[in-house]
Amino acid sequence: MSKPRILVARAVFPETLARLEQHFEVEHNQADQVWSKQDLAARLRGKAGAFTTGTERIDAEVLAACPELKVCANMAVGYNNFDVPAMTARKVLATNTPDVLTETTADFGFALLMATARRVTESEHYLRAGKWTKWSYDMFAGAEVHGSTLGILGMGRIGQGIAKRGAHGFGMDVIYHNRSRLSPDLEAACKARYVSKEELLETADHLVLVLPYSAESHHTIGAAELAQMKPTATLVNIARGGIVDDGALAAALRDRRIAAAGLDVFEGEPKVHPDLLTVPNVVLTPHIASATVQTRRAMADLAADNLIGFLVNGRPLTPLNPEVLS
Ligand code: 8YV
Repeated sequence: MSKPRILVARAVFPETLARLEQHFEVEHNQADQVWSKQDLAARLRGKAGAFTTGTERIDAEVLAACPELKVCANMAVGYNNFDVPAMTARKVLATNTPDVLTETTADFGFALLMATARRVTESEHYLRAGKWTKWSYDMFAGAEVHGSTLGILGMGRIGQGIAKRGAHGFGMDVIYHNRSRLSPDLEAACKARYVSKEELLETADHLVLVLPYSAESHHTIGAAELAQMKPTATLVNIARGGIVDDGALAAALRDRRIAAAGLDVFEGEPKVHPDLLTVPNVVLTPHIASATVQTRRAMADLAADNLIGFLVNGRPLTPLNPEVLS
């Protein structure tokens, strides 16, 4: 019997590719070209499965061009690149990679918070530029992290990981806002208190965004919300570009309406709003929150397991639209 055909849309670990090749006839992209939507659709034609990352958009148009497609396995926990209702309508299974990146991403959220509040990259640039000629009492004085108030917007698994780090590791007072409130047990484990969005914005010394992107969460943080924050506050976005209005944020940073921001995700990335590149009080990283070797391997393994699980054994591990299985 011939093997099912799949497309691996971006470069992956050679071991992941070798594993997939045991089960599938694989078209790969180890050259890691970023294809246009038309190229992606053309390459998906005749394939039963796709191994995707957050950069491949699977929508009704792409699906209409690829009637043989049965499953798309995203190597990411976020899946705003998938039009899940359109996939479900065409009986295409969608899977993601939850859990395996939770702690690593929470670590990075904290790294970005620390770097932002304590002005790590700004001071490093100063030193590298040869500007450090003497110590002074207020040089790069930043915001206190321990004992301050940590606000978390979006209290899923990663949000809870950040809350635990803040509460247990840094003695922070943790407040959060989420579509639904956590159970009392989870709130106790995170030492986190549920507040309104307004109280969160007004009270947090450090506000970390960890909510999923959707049409509803577009520009959750814009000029009005930034104006509600403390002028001494820091903002950290490890969620998705588009949740923050990057232009409004750059203006708020320039005018010191908030103290600083740490951003791992951007509207229209890999492009970055030009004004963000010119303000000093922002730490910018290229969407690397889950980037440790172990975690990226675990994500690739889980995406591969989902393809093998579904196309070979009929049992995907982490389906997003399990209704297509019935
Ligand atoms: C990925 C992410 O690295 O999992 C997610 O949702 O944002 C990152 O961990 C990225 O999306 C690549 O697929």
